[in-house]
Amino acid sequence: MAAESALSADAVAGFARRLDEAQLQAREIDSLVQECSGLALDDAYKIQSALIARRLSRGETIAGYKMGLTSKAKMEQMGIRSPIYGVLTDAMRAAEELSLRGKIHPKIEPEIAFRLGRELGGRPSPEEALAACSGAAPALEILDSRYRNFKFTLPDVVADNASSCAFAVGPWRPVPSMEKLGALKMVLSEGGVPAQVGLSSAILGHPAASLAELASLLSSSGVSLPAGCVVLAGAATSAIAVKPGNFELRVDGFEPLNLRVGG
Ligand code: 0L1
Ligand code: MG
Repeated sequence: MAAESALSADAVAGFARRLDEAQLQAREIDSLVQECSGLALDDAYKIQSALIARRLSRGETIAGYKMGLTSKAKMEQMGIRSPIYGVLTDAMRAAEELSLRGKIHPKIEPEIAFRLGRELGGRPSPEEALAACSGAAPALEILDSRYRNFKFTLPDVVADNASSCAFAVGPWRPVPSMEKLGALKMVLSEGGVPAQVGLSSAILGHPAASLAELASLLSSSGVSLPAGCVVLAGAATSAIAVKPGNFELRVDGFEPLNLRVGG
């Protein structure tokens, strides 16, 4: 299949069904690109939308968005200049406890979340994006690729809703200044022992830059971020495998976020 050729609506729906069923049955599948070598990014986002539409038809609602591949290392590894995004639904939100039942090969990573106080559209600067927020919080994202051995190409991972699986958000606080938000130490501990230590600047240079980039990416499709939506800006460190136990994320100036993971 040529890279420029658009997928038929049937093919989009078929790939979305395959990814959806893989998640529902906690089953790994082959890369879509293996079957459709020219899968274009636009078509991958169409598959992602069709996948989300299936979840919404089962009663889930959109809670927000996640930015993915926001670190320099991941962007170089995937050969991209701009990150990718996925959609968060209410069913993906974990409160204090998360069960690993139904997950394939989950990983966890430390992030910063924003809550929009008003609609954000167009192509804002990081400062303008931050000004639209009513809160910021530490967040944990649980990734779970539906692809065999967590191996995928860029269009694959976009179609798979950017490997999203679940998320937990810690206590909200007023948004720190641009300066403070860009240099926060973030420590993810497992069982009380630090497992990953990073800086908020690893999130696309600055978490607010990631939020602004999301608004720009969505505006290309005529979508804006609604008031109240939650945005996971991206990871400050690489992800680690999740096993049952207690995870804690400490971010300078924020109350800690605790998540108990059960088998
Ligand atoms: O949230 C992320 O940065 C991950 C995006 C997808 C790539 C992966 O699963 O590692
Ligand atoms: Mg992430």
